[in-house]
This record gives sequence, C-alpha cells and structure tokens, in this order.
Amino acid sequence: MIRLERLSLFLVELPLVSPFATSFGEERAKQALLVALTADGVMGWGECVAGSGPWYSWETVETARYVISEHIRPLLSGHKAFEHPCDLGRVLAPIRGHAMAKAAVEAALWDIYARLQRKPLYQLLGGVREAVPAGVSVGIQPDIPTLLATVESFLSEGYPRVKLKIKPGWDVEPVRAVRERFPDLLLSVDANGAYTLEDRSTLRELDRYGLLMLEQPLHFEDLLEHAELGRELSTPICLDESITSARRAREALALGACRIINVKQGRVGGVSEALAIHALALERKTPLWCGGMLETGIGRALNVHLATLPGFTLPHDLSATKRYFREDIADPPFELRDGHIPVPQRPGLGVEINWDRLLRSCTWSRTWKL
Ligand code: SMG
Ligand code: MG
Repeated sequence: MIRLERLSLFLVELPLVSPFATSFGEERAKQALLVALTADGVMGWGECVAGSGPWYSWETVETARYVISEHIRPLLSGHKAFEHPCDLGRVLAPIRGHAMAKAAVEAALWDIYARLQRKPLYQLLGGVREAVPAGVSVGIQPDIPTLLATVESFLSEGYPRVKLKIKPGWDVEPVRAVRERFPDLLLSVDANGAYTLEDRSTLRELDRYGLLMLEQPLHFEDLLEHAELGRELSTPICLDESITSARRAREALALGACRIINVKQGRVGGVSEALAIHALALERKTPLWCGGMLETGIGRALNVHLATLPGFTLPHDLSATKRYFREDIADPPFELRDGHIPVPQRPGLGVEINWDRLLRSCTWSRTWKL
C-alpha cells in the first residue's frame, strides 16, 4: 500500500541548446511543471508535458498548476492510500479532461510504486527490452543547407531515424533534399495538424519519398478526414494530437484514421491509459512508438521505460539529453549507444533529481501536506 504524505510542485525553466521550431511556433526554453509525491519516506517524480502556451495542446503549465493545486490535491487528500498506480484514474475521474495534469501525478505514483519494490519501472510495466531505438525530431530550419547540415550532424551521432517537422511552404523541398542526400535514411515527417484536405496534392507528393509515416497532417481533433486522406496515400498516417485516450484510439482504428500511433503518456492522461492503448494496439496489430515533448530527465526516463513494451516497435522520439539541454535537472543524462537509449536499471524511474540544478532553474514551488 502506498500512503501519500506530501505533494510538491516545482516550475522550472531550462534553456534549450538551440531553438525548436514547429508549424505552431518556436521555443527557446523549456518550461516544465514537476510533481513530487512522498510516501513512506520515498519521493516519486512526475513531469507534466504541458507547454508554456496552448499550442500543441490547450493545456499549459499554468492550467496544470491550477488543476493539480486546486482540484487534484483535494482528491488525493481524500484518498491517501493506493494499492496500485492504476487506481488513481478512478479517484481523479470527477475531473474531466486535463490529461497532462493527471498524467504527471500518476507518473510520480509509478515512480514511488517501483522504488518501494526496488525495481526499475519497466520491469513492472511488462517491458521486454534493456535499450530502446532512438530517434531525433528536427525542427523547421531557416533553409535547406542548414537542414542538411543539422541532419548530417545527428546522423554522425548515431541516430537511426530522423523526423522532420513540416508546415505549408516547408514540406516537399526539404523532404526531397534530405531524401536525395540520404537515400537509405529512416525518415518521417510531422505536420502538427498544419494541413487541410485542400492540401492533398502537396501531401500526395510527399508519398514519393519513401517516408516511414506522415504524422498528424490534419486538424488535432479530426479522425474522419484523416481516414479519407489515408485512403489516398501509400505512406501510413500516424496520429499524435488526435489520440487523447484509449477510447479515441479505438475510434481511430475503427475508422481507419491511422495505421500507426504515437503514444505520449501525458497526452492520453497517464501511463495506465497508455497501457490500455498498448493492449489495443497489440490486439489490432497496430505499430506504436513513443513520442516526446522535449522532456527533462524525469519525463524522458518515463518515456524510455514505456518504450520497452512489446508493442512499441518503431524508433521513438527519444534522444540524448544533450540534444536539448546542456544541464538537466536529473542525473545521469541519457546517452546514445549504438543508436539506442539504454534503459535505467536503478529502482523507479532510475534517475535522481539534482537538487542544486533543480533549485537554480526553479521559478516557483510549493509543498502541501496531504
Ligand atoms: O522530445 O524530442 C522530443 C520532441 C519530439 O517533435 C517532437 N514532439 O508533435 O511530436 C510532436 C512534438 C511535440 C512537441 S512540439 C513543442
Ligand atoms: Mg507529433
């Protein structure tokens, strides 16, 4: 039994080693809300994947801070003992939406659960690998020569798969240039919902470059138009933003809206919901991979553990810590080994908070007794 004693929130800001641009904007720093839960003297950590503004999702660090402080905390206080992290879902059920806020709290509970059993988290999740295939996501670049140089330098570090961010006006040209220069590269693209069915001729042109997948080409809430587009393309469509729960994943597969799913535990409301999507994907023989939200070492560690499950069969958006941060708030940093990220083998998430760095990058924090 896990008996919760305290809840802490930390808002941190870390500079990115280089700006990251997508179809919805550019980020120069990573803001993250970290959750720490204490039980039986053990501290467990979770990272909320909500961003500083409502661009990827309508949730933000501020909405998550509000929902956790004002709504999740009282529910935790009223139900302090948990047998299993999957029990949290029922306790938080009165709160509609706010998947990212809920997921961050659940993540901290998983960390405690595994630490108390002195086991690395992936073993308790049913993971089957000790290293997971890495992949790098390359933001929109100022021009093609810069893009080619950027891709080249990631390949020299050993990344086995590259994903290019695209948007109208930055799509066919960059994809063609990268494909001509690197004919055998495992290459995919991610539009973050920047296109409509009126752009189908552009999207059909992308079909010629042997892409692994086309990620979230259309509106973030859409399933029907993705199904229609999917019938016109040979490149498989992968959904990211549109898959907000196992229920939505079931609907998407029933409609033929995607052939691949990008799993982000934060977007779907937590690891338990991600496990439900995993079970569904195994049943439906739908390949999964683990997406990323430029996480610090806390969120990155959770993603690495999740990606060890048998249904996660494609390279992930999991990169080395130094791809985003010069200094992270958790140790040790993640590194690439033979194109893979080794899975931490110590109990729980298997990374430890570096309190010096956490406090240096912390802009706000608060602790409550539960
Ligand atoms: O963590 O390496 C990472 C980022 C991967 O491209 C990435 N994530 O839509 O898949 C996606 C984006 C969302 C983040 S954009 C701020
Ligand atoms: Mg995406």
